[in-house]
Amino acid sequence: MALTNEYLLSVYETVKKRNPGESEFLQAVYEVLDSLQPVAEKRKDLVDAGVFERIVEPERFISFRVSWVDDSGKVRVNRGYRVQFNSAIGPYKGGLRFNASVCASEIKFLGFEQIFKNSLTGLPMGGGKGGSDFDPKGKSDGEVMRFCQSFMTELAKHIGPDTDVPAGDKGVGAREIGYLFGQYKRLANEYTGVLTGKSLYSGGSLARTEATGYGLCYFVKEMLAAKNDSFEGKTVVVSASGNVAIFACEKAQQLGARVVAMSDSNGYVYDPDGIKLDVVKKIKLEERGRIREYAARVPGSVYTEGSSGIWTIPCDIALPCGTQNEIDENSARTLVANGCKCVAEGANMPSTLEAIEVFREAGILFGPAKAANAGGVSVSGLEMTQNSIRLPWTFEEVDAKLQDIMKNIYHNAYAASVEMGRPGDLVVGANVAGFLKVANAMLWQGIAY
Ligand code: NDP
Ligand code: 2IT
Repeated sequence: MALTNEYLLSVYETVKKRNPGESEFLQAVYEVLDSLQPVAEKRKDLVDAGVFERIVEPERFISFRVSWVDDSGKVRVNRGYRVQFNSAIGPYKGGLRFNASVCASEIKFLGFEQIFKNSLTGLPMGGGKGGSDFDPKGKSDGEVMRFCQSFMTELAKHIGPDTDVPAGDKGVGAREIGYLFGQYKRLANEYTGVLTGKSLYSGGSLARTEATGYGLCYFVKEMLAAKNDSFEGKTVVVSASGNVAIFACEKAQQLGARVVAMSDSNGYVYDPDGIKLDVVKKIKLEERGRIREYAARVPGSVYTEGSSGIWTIPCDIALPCGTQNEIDENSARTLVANGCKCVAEGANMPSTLEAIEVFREAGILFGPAKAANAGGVSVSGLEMTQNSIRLPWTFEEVDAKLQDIMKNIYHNAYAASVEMGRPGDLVVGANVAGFLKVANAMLWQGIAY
């Protein structure tokens, strides 16, 4: 597809001018505007109310200094961010990412995507995202704690349980959420559900840890079921070995698939007998180690340096769960040539625009991130509900609700793809279905900012 609608092209040109050089943000905006062309043609009311111009501009973008002291007594300075992108359908909601690559462009692309993803969940959550260029890798627990406390000292001014509710993302897991929560509680003198992904001791939800990876597989299950197919006996490649990847691997295995490879940002392991997930969990969750150690512990497995090589392994289903743009056009062509029939995105925007075009042309099943990885934020929404009613649900209750939500997302995205004249194109379907709910709310609320 290509963006040819003149009006939307002019919206895109303005975004380009306002956000020079922010390639990831521009990529995310291009993909959405491209999908929305049939909507812009049909919905003059949305054009007249400037909804398209408004939705691509964050309601608020906050950037702040985070200073902290490392273990040697040296003062360190990082930059913190929070983008409060859209609050038309609920309080801002979205994760925090701690990674050396974090910059305005990365936070804006993630916050923009979050608007549509959160809308697709059917829960009342607006779109937000935040983070810092601080990298917890190689830092002591004490350093991570001091950084988190300093970060929250500023962030606390901008968030609240009915205003903006952050959570984890890359580099932010249970440990970081704990330090952030402790500092917020001290500052606000309130015990509220201001963050999700909390520990079970402090108002967290069962199944939040598993939710993104499990939800991804529930989404794939729906995609396959529509073709009278299933995970049973399929060969699966899962990139990365973080929170999303580990629980995607676990659920794919439970549903009868053989996962043959996992990776981290340094390289990948191939285990033709099927990944032993207990070994991965020990290395990654307990020891905070590297995936290469898997090959030293599991006979018959092989480690190869370089993370993108994972896409050369033949598979039926590919689940990219690492980071943005990890599948480029070449990797996409290799996957298709090797017989891959389904790609579903656990990470945010892991396929480049060119890679998506390759999947479209090949006619394979493609589950875009906004829809396929929405399980994590969905259970975050359920955690907010449990905090509000002050009542925890069982694992089975939360998991059942997650399965329903992922099913609904698939069917709503599919229905929108049909309505837009592109049956089965879930990129168009997810973007349109996610957009319409937010756009109608913006229209109804009038133009204030
Ligand atoms: P984690 O920090 O738990 O794990 C990130 C993983 O990705 C690590 O294994 C990391 O390896 C790996 N990685 C980073 N870059 C690459 C690369 N180029 N190739 C292969 N692996 C790579 O983060 P999450 O699992 O939470 O997040 C992963 C992705 O999923 C992100 O895109 C995130 O935005 C998205 N996501 C997360 C959700 C959540 O609930 N946590 C919800 C929805 C989406 P290394 O250790 O070497 O850095
Ligand atoms: O990208 C995402 O959806 C997340 N990192 C989860 C956000 C959340 O608020 O749980």
